[in-house]
Amino acid sequence: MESAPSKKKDYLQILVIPILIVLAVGAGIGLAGLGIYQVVTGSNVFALPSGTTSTGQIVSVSMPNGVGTNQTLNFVPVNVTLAKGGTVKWTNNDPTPHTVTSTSVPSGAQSFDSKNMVQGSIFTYTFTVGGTYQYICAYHAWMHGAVTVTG
Ligand SMILES: [Cu+2]
Repeated sequence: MESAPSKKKDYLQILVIPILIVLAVGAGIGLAGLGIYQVVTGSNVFALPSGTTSTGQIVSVSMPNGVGTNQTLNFVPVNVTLAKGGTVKWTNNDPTPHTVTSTSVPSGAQSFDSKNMVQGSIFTYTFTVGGTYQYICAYHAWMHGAVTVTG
């Protein structure tokens, strides 16, 4: 009679503990199969698939230092091509104020005008209609550029 509890304990150790080990190993393999192992290996589980972009293209155009007095200077680059949905970002890097003022836009597109831009000012415009846009600086006749929107 005294040995009955002891035999029950042996039964638990021999059968139940291996079952728990099998369950733990199985859970580990299952998580690895779901990609959790990437946390251990350092790979970024949350990276966007290649080719996915969250914003449109941004192209920078400068009004370079001296363009307000030197008539051989102009917007840089003077001609820009970008895909529909892209944005051009103009920055005045010249002590003289300038503008970015459209003179010709494609049918259905909005004209744009930065108004007065002092040194350090930034003007952005997002192009949603394809075609060619011409623009000038309203203050300096030699300053003119173009944006071509594709797609
Ligand atoms: Cu100007």
